[in-house]
Amino acid sequence: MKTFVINGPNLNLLGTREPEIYGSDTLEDIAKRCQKLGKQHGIEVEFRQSNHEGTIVDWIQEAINKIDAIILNAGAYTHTSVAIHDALRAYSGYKIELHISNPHLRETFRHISYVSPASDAVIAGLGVNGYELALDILPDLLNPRK
Ligand code: CA2
Repeated sequence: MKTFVINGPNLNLLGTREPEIYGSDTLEDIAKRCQKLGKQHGIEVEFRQSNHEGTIVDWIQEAINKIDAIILNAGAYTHTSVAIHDALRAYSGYKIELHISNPHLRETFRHISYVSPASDAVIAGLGVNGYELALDILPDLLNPRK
């Protein structure tokens, strides 16, 4: 089982600013914990970040017919990107939209998501724990117990 964990714009700044919203872990801290947890669950985790919309579209396309699941924190592109929405629609593996904060408790421009209608599930508002929670649930989602 293999999953992409894709992170969008400015998430490379985690741990440097706005700790009251995003916590104090860096993206590298989160990536390390995800790799460790992935090994425990038998999931190969490919953890990536880009500030570029087209790169994120390319990575979603790369996952088609190759990767079992995508965990996607599209950052601000969540609220703007039809291109990411379309790429997600073309990918038939399991898709989890992830946010560290709960965008619905924030500015109204964050209340719209172009990612949600193209995703199987949404995790939001649980802090950086959301990444590990997504990996914890993935084996069950991909191989449901009878
Ligand atoms: O809560 C989330 O995970 C978000 O996807 C984070 C995005 C935001 O635009 C979404 O509405 C919700 C922003 C990520 C920016 O991360 C920073 C971290 C530290 C310092 C500055 C930005």
